[in-house]
Amino acid sequence: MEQTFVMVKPDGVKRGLIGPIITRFEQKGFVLAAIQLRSIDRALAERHYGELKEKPFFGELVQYLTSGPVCAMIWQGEHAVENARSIIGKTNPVEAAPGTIRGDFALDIAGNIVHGSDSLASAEREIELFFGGAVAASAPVHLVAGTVV
Ligand code: DAT
Ligand code: MG
Repeated sequence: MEQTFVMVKPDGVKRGLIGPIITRFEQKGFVLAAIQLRSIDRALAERHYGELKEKPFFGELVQYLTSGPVCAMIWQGEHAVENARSIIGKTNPVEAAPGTIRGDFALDIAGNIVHGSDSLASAEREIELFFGGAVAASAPVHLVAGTVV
């Protein structure tokens, strides 16, 4: 069964949107295969978004991704990559349709609260990056009443 990588970005975690986002995926019919609440260091953020490193917003993007814990997940189901992108919505929340996650929960492209792999190859690469071993030794992050401890 196809799997895709989804991540609630730091502002999504801070705003208490892990639950609503998980609910959307469950309601769609996906099965949760793995989940971790963790922080991302600069090296991992730069690898994850490696193909965007020449973009003018790359520095800001890495800063944003390392600004707090994220919730990294593997979701499984038919056409997982395309179905996940479809319920996440367009990259820019201004263009994301109401009913999509970004359409309903985000205002700005620089804070679009959730990531989803854009192809099967990206999904395999990102699953390896986050769940594969090379970076799995990162310390877990614990939240108590919304504060990182
Ligand atoms: P997506 O997250 O929909 O796959 P992407 O891979 O093109 O979009 O870009 C990755 C992230 O980078 C995106 O979720 C938000 C940020 N980003 C993209 N374009 C941007 C822009 N023009 N200004 C600021 N941030 C941008
Ligand atoms: Mg992308």
